[in-house]
Amino acid sequence: MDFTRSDFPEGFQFAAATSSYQIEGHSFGGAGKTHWDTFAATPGNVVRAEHGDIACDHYHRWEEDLDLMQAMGLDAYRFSTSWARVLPDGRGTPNQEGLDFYDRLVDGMLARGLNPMVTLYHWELPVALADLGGWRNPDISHWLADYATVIMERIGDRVFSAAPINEPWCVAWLSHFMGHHAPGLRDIRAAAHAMHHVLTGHGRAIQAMRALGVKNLGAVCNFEYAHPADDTPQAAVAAQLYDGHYNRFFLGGLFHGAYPQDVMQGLAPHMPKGWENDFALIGQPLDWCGLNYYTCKRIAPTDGAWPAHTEVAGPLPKTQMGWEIYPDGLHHFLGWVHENYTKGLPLYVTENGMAHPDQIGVPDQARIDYLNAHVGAARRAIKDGVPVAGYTFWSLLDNYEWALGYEKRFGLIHVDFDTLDRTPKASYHALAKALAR
Ligand code: IFM
Repeated sequence: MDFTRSDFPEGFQFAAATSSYQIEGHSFGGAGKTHWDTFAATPGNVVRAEHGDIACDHYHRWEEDLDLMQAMGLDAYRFSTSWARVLPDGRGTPNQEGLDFYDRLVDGMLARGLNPMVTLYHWELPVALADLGGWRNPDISHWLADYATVIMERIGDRVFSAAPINEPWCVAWLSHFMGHHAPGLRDIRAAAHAMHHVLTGHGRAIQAMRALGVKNLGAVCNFEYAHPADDTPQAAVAAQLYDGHYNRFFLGGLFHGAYPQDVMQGLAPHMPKGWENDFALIGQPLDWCGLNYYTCKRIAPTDGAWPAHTEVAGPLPKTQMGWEIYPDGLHHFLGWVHENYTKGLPLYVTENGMAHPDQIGVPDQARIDYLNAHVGAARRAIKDGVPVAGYTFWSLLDNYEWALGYEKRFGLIHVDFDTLDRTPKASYHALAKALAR
């Protein structure tokens, strides 16, 4: 690696991230069914109809996984708790086995010197709540807050940080407007409702955790740099609107008490009743903000209905996902979020990494290069005065990449999905060397 720990401020947190449905194995330990189970069971939604029943079997192999993080020299582990494991019906009676699992996991992290960074919702909505409309139903903010209370009463005294929801854009837009993720809707009214309810849910969950005395609460959003596909004014407008619904909408709600006007031109007629009155709830004071960053997009105008834009291929080298490698975007967003929204709050890179068709015994030099370039972008932001407080690699393990199944390998550790054997990759060893004290 081009960096070592000593290039970063004292207390800087290097972490690896995963999420519950992507690694745990949801057929174990009394977890309820999630909308990803039914989405994956519907033909055409997920490559080879793959699902999270076993995933990386982290539910049984968590000690080995924590040992690997400790051996790598990480400071923290960003993980998520599964709503459906804690509350199999989404509400009501908790699954004690599930609570015990997260209790053991948090104690296991602390015993190994890893700070637990928890996310409450990384997309595994219990089917009972999906049946009630899921993120389209305004009551979801109360359901999420109740779930936050149940899980945090158990582990909230020992976590380093907590965020309610991972990547609101994916929960709302990707899943309710583009239909790529569960519940697979392509409907502007559903999307507008979900866009707003992820934020009311965030606000109420923050309130619930504050009421319990949980410390260090934040929000995690994802960002993509939107380049106009060409030099025309139409492409500039298209890219600006993409930037609006992807990058500015959620931060606007969280930090400005308003949604961007360009996005509301399309969404306003479809918003839930009374949405204008929810900004005090949404804008709960936060202690930090997390940025997930992977790539940029080239946006071109179309003749279709609002938002009348589409993605086109760009010229830069790409990852296994087909995503262009553009570290300058991370540097841009760290400075831009700090200057325009968070104004001094600690910022964490809560996800960054690349998918690569890794094979055991073949060094993943491409991932080492990718991480060097992106960590370098964060270092530049720190030099500019941006208060970046941590960097999280996605992902600890190769895992279930949602609609793309198991073939997109994001891990620092290779997982053989037949034997479930873990094998650290060259990038893991390079990071271990860089992070050694
Ligand atoms: O695997 C996902 C993760 O669940 C959320 N952020 C992006 C990752 C890579 O696509």
